[in-house]
Amino acid sequence: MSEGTHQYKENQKATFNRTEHPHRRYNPLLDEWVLVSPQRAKRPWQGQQEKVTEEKRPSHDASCYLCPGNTRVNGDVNPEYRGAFVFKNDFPALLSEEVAPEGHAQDDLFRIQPERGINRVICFSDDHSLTLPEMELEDIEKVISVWQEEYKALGAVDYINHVQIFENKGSVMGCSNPHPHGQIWAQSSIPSQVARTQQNLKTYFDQHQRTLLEDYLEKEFEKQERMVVENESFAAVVPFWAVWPYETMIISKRSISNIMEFSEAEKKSFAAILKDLTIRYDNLFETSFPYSAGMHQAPTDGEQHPEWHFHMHFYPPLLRSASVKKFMVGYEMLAEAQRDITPEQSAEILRKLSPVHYKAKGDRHFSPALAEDL
Ligand code: H2U
Repeated sequence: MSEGTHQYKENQKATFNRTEHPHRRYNPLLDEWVLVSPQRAKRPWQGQQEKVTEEKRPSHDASCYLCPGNTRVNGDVNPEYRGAFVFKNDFPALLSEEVAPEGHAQDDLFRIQPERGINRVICFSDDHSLTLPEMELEDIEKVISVWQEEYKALGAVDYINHVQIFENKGSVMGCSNPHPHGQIWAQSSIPSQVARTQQNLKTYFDQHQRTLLEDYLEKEFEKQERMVVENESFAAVVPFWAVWPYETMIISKRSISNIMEFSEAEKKSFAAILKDLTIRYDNLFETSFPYSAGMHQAPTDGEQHPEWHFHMHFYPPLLRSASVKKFMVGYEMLAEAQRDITPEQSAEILRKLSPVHYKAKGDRHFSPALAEDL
């Protein structure tokens, strides 16, 4: 008998405990499963460590393509903007002209379809040294106003059916420039992940006449196991089915299908929870915490979408310190997503962190070392 088989028999006798035993959790948004292996959370790490560069950045960097007054790669000069500033991406992934591919459309095994779109870049601030958690609430509100304007304007373009608003933060997430900025990709198709989410939201709404996330949030409030922070209009939770170690979702308390439906109070609440959550992230390892984050909301296809419920995903790659990143490789690439630390443990860690940024003097906050004890 091999060592592995023996261990399997031992495990059979145990009573299931989700902080000790491997199990799978279902993601109802994407209709897929994630493998949770909490027993593995303390495995030693001798692999790659990311470089942590925490140099203080100037408020204006003459070599930055995104700072006010500077020249971009294509020769355009940014205006002397204050606050948020949007421009058309000089290296767009999508083009507005449609050029139809010929001869492939009918072959099931070689399907191809034309795609049109508009890519824009949004600078969150004129101040090169800032990131969202360090910005003033009023300035974050201005960013939200620009997101609203862009969603509305791009969504109104006749061939645009979906507007994806997102931010890549940190070089580890492929962000090319530390100047605070995000991107907007608007396109004619509804992209695959959003289409899958929409299908699942719609099935749920048709059965229950309530949005899936309305019911999910209600249950998260009852359980109080994965809640990180809430305010008047939004809650941030580590989803039951989270894949990334410190993945979170900001969900609106009201069933709002898109960012245009925010009331003034909701806009303020959204700014506040964005700041609070990203401060906690920075405090976790006392670093400018990298992530990819983005909103999921109703497509702009001219249809009614009562099934949609506004939410924003945060997918941070860091695992146990500022320098150890989770890799989605091997089993994850070939079989399904897998995590070690449980979503409940991650939520507890994030919940206990201070909502005051670690760079703010005199703050005593939850020690990042606790992350290693759990
Ligand atoms: P990322 O750092 O997330 O890659 O975003 C920066 C975007 O800014 C990127 O898509 C664009 C890049 O194409 N960009 C310009 O449009 N003009 C420039 O001069 C520099 C970068």
